Amino acid sequence: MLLNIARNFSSKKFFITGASGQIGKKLIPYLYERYGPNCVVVSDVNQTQFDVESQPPFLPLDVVDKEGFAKAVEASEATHILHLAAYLSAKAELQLQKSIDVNIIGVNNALEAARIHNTAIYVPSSIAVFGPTSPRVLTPDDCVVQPTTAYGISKVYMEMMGNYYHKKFGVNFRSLRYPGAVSSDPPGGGTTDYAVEIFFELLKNQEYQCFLSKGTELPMMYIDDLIQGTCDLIDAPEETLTRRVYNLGAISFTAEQLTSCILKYIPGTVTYKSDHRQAYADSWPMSIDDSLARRDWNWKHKFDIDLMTRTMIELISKQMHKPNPIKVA
Ligand code: AKB
Repeated sequence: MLLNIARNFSSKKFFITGASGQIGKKLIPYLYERYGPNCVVVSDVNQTQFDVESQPPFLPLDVVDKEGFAKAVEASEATHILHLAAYLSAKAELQLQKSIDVNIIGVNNALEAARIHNTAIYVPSSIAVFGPTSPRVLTPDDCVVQPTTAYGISKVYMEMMGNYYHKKFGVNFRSLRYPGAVSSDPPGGGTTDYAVEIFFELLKNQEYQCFLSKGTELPMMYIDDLIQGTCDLIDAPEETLTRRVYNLGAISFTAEQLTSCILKYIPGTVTYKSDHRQAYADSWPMSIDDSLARRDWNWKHKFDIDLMTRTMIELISKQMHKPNPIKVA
């Protein structure tokens, strides 16, 4: 087996696809903080402005372009590919063929680029790999995975191909199954997006109609925890890992529990009217067993539902040029 030796800490350089998405927006400034200047080259299908002090170099890339992908990775001189480009669950169902291109062909191209240019590769996975035949409470890393969404199927494919490239070619592939990400940047077409929209709508209009039923419970995570967990896995010494793909957990709550927590701090009304996304949520876990990540590379989350709520209200109020409605003692 060829071994793709990880470079030392200070010499990491990241080539990021889908960099203008919900994760990329928060990840990029964090990478600068953690790994120093010149550590990032970003790409996206459209050039976008990145709201960070040092504007990262940008390479335009449609991830379905195999040759373009490999050339961009070479030009970036990256040690690590962070392949974030993906169509999330709800958007993938609406644009099926495009999502197959991006979520499946894009992953093939990313893994090939990593193999050819001898880089490490990190690709997010998701709780959407699980389906109605998986245990729904404290879902373990290894169990039946028979997802019913196109997005979930593409993430199972990605995990299996990543494992295959690791075993067959020694590619340093790593992945985390993210729960719903809660952040003050708008998400892009997922089922867990309600947990972000609710803050924006309540702060703007004092009302929100949730597209999931009030009892829908899902695993969730505040973005700072998710970003830190991602980099902790990327930096984890090879010998501490017992697998390439880990469950990542933090908190779980129902839509109603989130509403109650928010309404402690700001006024408003929330109603519930399920749409097509309810079925996706109902097929996913309610909570995740992430004990292997905690054991192998010391994963810990910091944000509980209350700290997450207060932080979201503070950040979104600031974005809206409004005073923080939460009085700091
Ligand atoms: C989605 O809702 O599609 C994503 C996910 C759970 O991966 N946030």
